[in-house]
Order: sequence, then C-alpha cells, then structure tokens
Amino acid sequence: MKTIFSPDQLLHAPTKEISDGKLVPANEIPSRAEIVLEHIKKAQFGEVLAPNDFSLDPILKVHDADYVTFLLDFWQLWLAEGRTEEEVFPFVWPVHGLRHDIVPDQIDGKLGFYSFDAGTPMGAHTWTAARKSAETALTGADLLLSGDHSAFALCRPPGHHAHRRLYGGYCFLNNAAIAAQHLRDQGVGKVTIFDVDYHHGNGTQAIFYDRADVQFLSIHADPKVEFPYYLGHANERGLKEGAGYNHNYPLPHGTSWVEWAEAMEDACRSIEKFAPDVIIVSLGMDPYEKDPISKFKLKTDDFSRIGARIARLGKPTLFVMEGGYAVGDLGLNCTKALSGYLDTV
Ligand code: OKS
Ligand code: ZN
Repeated sequence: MKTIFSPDQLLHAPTKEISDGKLVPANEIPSRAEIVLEHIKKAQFGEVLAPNDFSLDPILKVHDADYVTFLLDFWQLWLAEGRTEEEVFPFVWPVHGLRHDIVPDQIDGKLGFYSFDAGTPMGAHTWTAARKSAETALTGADLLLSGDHSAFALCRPPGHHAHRRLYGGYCFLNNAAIAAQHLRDQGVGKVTIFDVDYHHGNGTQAIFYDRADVQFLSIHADPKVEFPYYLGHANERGLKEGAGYNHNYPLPHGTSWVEWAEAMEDACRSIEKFAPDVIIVSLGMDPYEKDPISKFKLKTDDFSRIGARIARLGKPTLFVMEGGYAVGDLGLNCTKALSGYLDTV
C-alpha cells in the first residue's frame, strides 16, 4: 500500500483555536502528519509518494467557485484590512433569518459567510496546504484507477467537515469527497464513503445527500452532545435520488469497542448491499480512548479490527486521513488500522 503526502501540507500551522469560551492551543497541528508519516515509513507498507499536480477542476467539481476564490483570497483581504494577527477567525454568521443571498465584500462578513464555526484558524499558507491535501487524496484515487488495490492518502488539513461552500472543524476542502467525485468522473460507477472519525462527516454527507452514486455512512458521537451538533442524526437518510444512501450511526459518549463494532457490522451490511466499486474510508483516529477531544473508548488494537473488517469488504480502498489528536499514539493507531487491513486483504 502506497502512501501519499506532501510537506506543503505542513504549511498550515495554527497555534491557537477558540474552544469552550477560551483560546486554547491548536489541536490540528503539523506534527500530527509528521508522526503518522514516521510510523508509516517504519512499517514499510510501501512507497511514500508526493502528490501529483492537478488543475483546480476536480476541486471545483465539489466546491463552488466563489468559495474557492474566497480561500485563495482571504489572506490578501485580511492584510488589506490592516490586520496584523497571523490567525484569522470569523465572529459573525448568517444564521436563521439572516440573508444568504448577498455575499459581503468585507473580510469579516466573508469569513462568517463561508464558515460554520470559530474553531478553525486560517493563515497565510492555509490554501496551499489545503490544496495539497486535496491533491494527496486525488493522487490516491488515481493509484486505485491504475490498479492498486489500496492506498493511504495522508491528508492534512482534514476534509470531512467541509461543505461545498463552508469551512469548519479544521477542514477547508473535502478531500474524501473530491476523491470520490474524481473517481466517478473517471468512470467508476459507485463509490462508498465510510467515515469512522469520532465526529460526523457533515460536509461529506451534505455534498452527496441527493445522490445515489455515492453512498455515505458515518459512525460518530451523537450530535445532540457533540460537534458538529447540527447534522449527523440517524433519521438523515438522504433526499430525492439519494434517499436511502445516507446512513448515520450516532453513538453516546463513552462508547467502546463492542457497541462501536455493532454499528460497524450494520454499516458493512449496507455497504455490501450497495456493492460499491471503490470504498473511501474517512479514517479518523479520534475514537481513541486517549484522544484529547473525544469521548469514545476505542483501544489501539480496535483500529486493527476496523482495518481487518474493511479488508473483508473486498473492494479497492482509499484511506483518507481525517481527525485524531492523541499525537503520542496517533502514528501507532494509524499503522494498526492499515496493517489490520493489509494482513487481512
Ligand atoms: C472544539 C471542538 C472542535 C471540534 C473539531 C472537530 C475536528 C475533528 N472544542 N473532526 O473530525 O476531529
Ligand atoms: Zn474528528
């Protein structure tokens, strides 16, 4: 299994984020990717490749052009406003009853228009890193198209919270969705995105909600008590042609392997029934018991079990890295998931 990664993905390097009423040290930091890369190299799963260059087209298939322009331009707009802070945060949003049909010209208005939380710092190099992260996923998709049975896209910044036109949850471009759409555009018939991150993949769900060609399943903490709060309930089953192709498994805080695995079995049965040509796994390592922002109780060996179960689905599989912040054990847990897959496949 080859791994794809670019050091440019480290250029997005936030130092602080807003959380629980205070500024706290940022969780989504470059060392996350570095530690995973180190463990991947040691495990010798296969070559580590730099991503290929892509035009903006595959990104624009998933994200609206005005949003991509905003991500390209926000830093210049910030500087033009005379801001000296290196980290950019929104503070005002067009929620219920406010207008969504006019995009403000001024940077603070734009930041709120294109985001859904105040916990996702941006800086001078965020676009460069986010674009490379998307290209890492796209290169992984291309490896599957050229016959590899699996690949690991070491994406960072992550992607699954990003909507067509919204950033948040440390995510800017939806890497897994961009890879899925690329596979479809290259002639792959049906794609499943299976999101095992602790948080609901609200962006991925929203992007494919009315489509029957991309199935989405997510096992995550119940949004009644956990970020992203406003999406991820069990009764969200898809719309129009997409009805029946969206599956959420919200689980309570404190969930450990037995209950998590039960949800995974149910999800795997739906995947088997859908019979995808390719599976994309949104691989979040934050269901881990020692993760600093999660309240699930998965242990290191449970990640091997997840990998092994996915292998038994028997489909070409692209693993796309999402969250996971227990930096000390992150590399180990990630290699456990991938070796669980490789030892079973
Ligand atoms: C702030 C919580 C912000 C949670 C962001 C979640 C990022 C993530 N206390 N998504 O999968 O890991
Ligand atoms: Zn997460």
